[in-house]
Amino acid sequence: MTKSFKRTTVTAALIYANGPIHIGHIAGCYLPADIYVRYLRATGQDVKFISGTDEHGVPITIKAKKEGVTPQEVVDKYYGIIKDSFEEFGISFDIYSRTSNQVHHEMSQDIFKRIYEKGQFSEETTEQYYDEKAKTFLADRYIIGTCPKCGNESAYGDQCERCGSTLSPTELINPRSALSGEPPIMKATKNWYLPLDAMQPMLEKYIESHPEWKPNVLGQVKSWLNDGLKPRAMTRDLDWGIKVPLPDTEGKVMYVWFDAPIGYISMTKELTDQWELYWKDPESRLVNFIGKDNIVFHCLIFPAMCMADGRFIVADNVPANEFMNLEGDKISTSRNWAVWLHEYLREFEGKQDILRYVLAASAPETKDSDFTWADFQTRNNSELVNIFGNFVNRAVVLTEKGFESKVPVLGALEEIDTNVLNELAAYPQQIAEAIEHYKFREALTLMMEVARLGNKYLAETEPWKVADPLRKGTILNIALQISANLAILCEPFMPFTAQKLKEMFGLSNVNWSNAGNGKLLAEGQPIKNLGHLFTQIDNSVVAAQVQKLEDAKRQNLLAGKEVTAIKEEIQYDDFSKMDIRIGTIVAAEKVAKSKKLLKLTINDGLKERTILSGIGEHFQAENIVGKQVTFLANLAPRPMMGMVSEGMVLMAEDKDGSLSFIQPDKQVWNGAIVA
Ligand code: B3M
Ligand code: ZN
Repeated sequence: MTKSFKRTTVTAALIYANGPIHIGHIAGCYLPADIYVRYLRATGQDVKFISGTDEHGVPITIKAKKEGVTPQEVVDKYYGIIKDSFEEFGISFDIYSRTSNQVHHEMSQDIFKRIYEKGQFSEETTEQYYDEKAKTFLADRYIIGTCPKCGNESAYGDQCERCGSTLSPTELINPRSALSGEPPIMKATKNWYLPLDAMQPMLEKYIESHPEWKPNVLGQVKSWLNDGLKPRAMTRDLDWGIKVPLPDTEGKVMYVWFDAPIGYISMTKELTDQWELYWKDPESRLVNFIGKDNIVFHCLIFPAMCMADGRFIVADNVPANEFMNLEGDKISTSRNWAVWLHEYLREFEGKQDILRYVLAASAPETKDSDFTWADFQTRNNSELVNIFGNFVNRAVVLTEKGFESKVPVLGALEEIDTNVLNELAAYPQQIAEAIEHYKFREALTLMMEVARLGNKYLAETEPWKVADPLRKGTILNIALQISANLAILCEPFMPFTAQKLKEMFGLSNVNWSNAGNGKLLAEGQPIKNLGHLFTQIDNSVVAAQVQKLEDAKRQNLLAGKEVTAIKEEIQYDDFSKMDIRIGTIVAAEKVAKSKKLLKLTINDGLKERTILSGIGEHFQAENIVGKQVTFLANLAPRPMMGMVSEGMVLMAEDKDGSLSFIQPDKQVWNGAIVA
């Protein structure tokens, strides 16, 4: 980190208040930001951590329409849910506000007006998509069509969520209204544009001055610059948003991506009278944590706005993450394929740090990553419980047993002791460097190495076997010192555990500068055993979570299916040709080398016949013997897998693809005719 900065503003994306938070949001943006901020605070730096909800834009009005409530009701509901779950999860914002606040409206209008008065907007009347049925212009997500870049058929007018391209409505192929589903017409309207094309050289210079940015971020930005920037409208014909502060602009509001990033500034103003220092002093530093879908807005458009306004600093870094998938599939709100934070907090009470640990360990820092419940369990059981928790617990329990829970006297040091203390001393700097370079996974691994170091030390010195109390005490003193160091070093990642450790070791006024110190705890100082830091997670707990996801998948399948149209008309004669009968399955077995086929022996009243049925993935052979079934008796015999199938068993397929037999509603004689 360049040391010449006096203070840092860290922001985390202002998420749309149109739904709750899921693990993808946390791993992508909020957790890395929180780790970074907690570290900066621990090193005594002046930092403000700013975030809140984005309450404007089409995502909000679309949600309101879907839920049959007003946009205001939508944002009020989700602001509360989001804020509470962040708080409970230990994301340590200095302020978590909302863009519907008065301060924000005023500041957005002030900035808009200033850019306008400086003549920095271009004013253009253009033909925009208009829905004649809904009598409204179709901005951003109100227009859907095929992405010209990747062919995704449900790309939005402002962005394709599949390939991440930022789009303009007119770029969509086969556009249709999200409101009526109809193809739109073109209608003239006036809007104010930020001339990004003219600003490109300035923006290029800015980006070139930051070769240290993450490759995934620079990659996206450079591809934008290579394509050549185009003017982008900063106003919209909508009724939900911040009013455009110019005369004769009834029915126009600011583009949500104009006002949203200004939220970082307005929320800082809400937080402190000193806000101008954080935003105007060149010795202040701005770091924007976001997910990859917001890169262009933070790396080009917001800086362009700040440059056009001329009063504010621009980001020193935008450490965007890629996406986190869930069990191999893209996280999706609409498909309910997500682990929701508020649900996790309810179902895993007091276990925030497990999720923080797992998400930090598998965060999509350089490429997309995957969250699985199996990994969650393994990381908890074999890392947090077996390594971290177990080490601290052994040190504490042995001290309790042998030394009345007081830090034992440190005797003469052996080579193994000096070595471990030297290794310990080197870690804080390494962890700090990783964090300062936004390499949080690496930092977390290093922190865990400290616990591993402690474990190894105990395994090698075996204090439980040492008879000499001075030697035994020396070993435990060192083990306790390492544990106490973990309280400092794990705090950015696992603040709840850090708090518990501090209580156990009576540490109150420690910070990062104390880390690495082998004499954090004084001899004779009492320690408290507060029990295990982590406990095993059983298979059943994980299975229940996987089941929940399976249920969501099933629900989706059901929701997506429709009853197919009836086939073309036939005559009675066509039907009467079919000899449909009831019989009983008297034997069933799997057909070797086939997953799908079962060989059924059916008593049809006259004889036993063989029918090969493709139901092997739905039924166990032994479970269906004795069932009466309906079958087509006069279907021409068909050779299959070296056998001959004489007829066809009739099945009904449910919406989710499961099959059931067609049975008479009371037992009937075998051979009964269905007609
Ligand atoms: N609301 C997009 C999102 O929620 C947008 C971020 C704004 S950050 C200033 O992902
Ligand atoms: Zn696309």
